[in-house]
Amino acid sequence: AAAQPQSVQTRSANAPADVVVVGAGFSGLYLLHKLRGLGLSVKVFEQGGDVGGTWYWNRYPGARCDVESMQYSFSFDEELQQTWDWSERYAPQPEILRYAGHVAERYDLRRDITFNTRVESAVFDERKNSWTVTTSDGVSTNAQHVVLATGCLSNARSPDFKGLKDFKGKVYHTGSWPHEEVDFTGLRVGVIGTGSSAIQSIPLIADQADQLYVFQRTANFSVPARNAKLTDAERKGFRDNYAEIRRVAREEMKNGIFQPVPDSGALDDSEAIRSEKYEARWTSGGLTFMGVYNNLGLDLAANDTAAGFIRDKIADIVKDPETARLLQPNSHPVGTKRICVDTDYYTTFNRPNVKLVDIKTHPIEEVLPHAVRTGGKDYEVDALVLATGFDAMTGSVAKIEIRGRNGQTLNDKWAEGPRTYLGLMSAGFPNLFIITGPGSPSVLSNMLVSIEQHVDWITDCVSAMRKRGVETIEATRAAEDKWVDHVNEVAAATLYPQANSWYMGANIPGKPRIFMPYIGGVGVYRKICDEVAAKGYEGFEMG
Ligand code: FAD
Ligand code: N01
Repeated sequence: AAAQPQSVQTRSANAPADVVVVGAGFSGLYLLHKLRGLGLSVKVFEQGGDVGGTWYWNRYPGARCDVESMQYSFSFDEELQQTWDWSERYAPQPEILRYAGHVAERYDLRRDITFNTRVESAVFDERKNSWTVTTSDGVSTNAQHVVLATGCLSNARSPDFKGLKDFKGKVYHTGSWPHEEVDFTGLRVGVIGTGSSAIQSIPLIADQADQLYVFQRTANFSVPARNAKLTDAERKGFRDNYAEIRRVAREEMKNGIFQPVPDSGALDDSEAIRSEKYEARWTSGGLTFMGVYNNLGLDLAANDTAAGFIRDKIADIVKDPETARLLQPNSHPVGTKRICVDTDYYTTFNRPNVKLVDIKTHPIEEVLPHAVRTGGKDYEVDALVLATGFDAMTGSVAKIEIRGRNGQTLNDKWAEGPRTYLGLMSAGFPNLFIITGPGSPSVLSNMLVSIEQHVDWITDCVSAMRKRGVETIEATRAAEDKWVDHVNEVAAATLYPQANSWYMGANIPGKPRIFMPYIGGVGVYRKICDEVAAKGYEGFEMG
């Protein structure tokens, strides 16, 4: 039998499964549905109490998607996409969670999902060509394949601020928000962080709290969402053209979002035309702001025209000049950290009960029982909101003890940064797949597009293995090395590595600095994956 890691005590065993899936977010749900379609036995483990992943955990005020709901949704079932009614341009978290529940019910998925159960370890037995997966309840399950559908932004991270554990008020993390309503009425609240989660929640917390302190280390670029109720005509516009919209998003777009494709660079236009174009996108709102020109991610001078436009907007909106200056990002090109999409973020700083505190110049020294100390000053607070993000892309994988060939752990192999072939597999770990793993477009894209593509590819691969009568598939070292070089090369040609972003692992002290996602675009990437499969799974060994 496979060697058991010492940390996990196995008490009993489940019946073996063909596939164990870790995680029941959108990835795990679609995977279960597709694998069942092959007639396989599948067991899904989810540490949360229900399906939904991201949308189960991130219940903070204002949480919603920033890819429009008509596109941030499954496309694999025509009836599903024709019948689900999204209420708003960007659906709020409770609605997206309801959608995940609806998907689970529609395909009767919950009966194969074990909730409130963490996968602690997965150990490959080279003699039997099978994995032994051990869960937090001490039960083990043998399976031919394991798929990590563990999520890229699923490992909420709380910095180790001195004194935090002795803080007397409530401490919340946006990525692990309570299920019951949190009411900040009458309270002094501190929000630490100014990423997307903070930027969505701050205006709503400011509405409730007596006093809000926003502790900002790095100012972020944010564009207005212009969220609104969807009209029947808008929904119909999508539904009547879904086949083409989805095809273009999948095949022709870099980020998997159907939108107008820019055919010129920012410096090709006069300043007046440029401003007009930026103004038009600012007015229509949303992530497509970065799609005005085709070189904003490549050329610093071009990028600076867009960055300058947003900095000017901040100066126009925010009345106090010192606060406006602090809110203007100057440390990274726009878009190289994920651009934020907000509703009333900058205007919130005009409220008398909101104060921006600069923790770049004066980092947080310590958290006292009733205050946050920075710059020699104590900011008295009754509650703290950590909007401090995630150990992204690798964090949830790293928390599982994964042992492949020769007992090597994935954490040892990835000590200098993640290494995969196509983001799908890592050499030395046969039959272990990753959904939206490092080395795939993943977090740079509309994730539903990337999730569907990975699930379809993996399902086809498992099906091909069955037809060939082989037991294992494994990435070769040579193919992996070549892919890692390619991922790095493509990233190096862009401005992205210039930012201290979570894409680079820069938000986690000690994490290797590597640009983790593949920036070649979902269309290009899909072609590569399809070609690999068409050539008999080139770069993989089957046995
Ligand atoms: P997740 O939804 O993260 O699900 C993974 C699941 O695996 C989790 O439920 C977790 O509990 C479980 N898990 C992890 N480890 C274990 C373990 N060891 N044992 C058992 N269970 C485990 N993307 C977009 O494209 N557009 C958006 O607008 C967008 N908005 C976002 C908003 C927020 C607030 C956040 C945090 C992310 C957003 N994302 C967005 C990214 C989002 O994560 C993906 O779109 C998508 O929901 C990921 O689905 P998933 O199933 O791959 O992962
Ligand atoms: O996390 P983040 P997030 N001391 O890492 C600060 C998706 N998402 O949860 O930038 C002081 O972006 C940190 O400062 P700095 C989306 O992909 C989407 O907001 O490291 N500050 C930063 O300001 C997004 O990108 C939506 O200097 C510290 C903040 O905390 C991803 O999830 C909504 C600190 C963390 O920002 C993560 O977003 C929400 C410390 N020690 C999330 N450590 C949509 O809109 C961290 N910070 C759809």
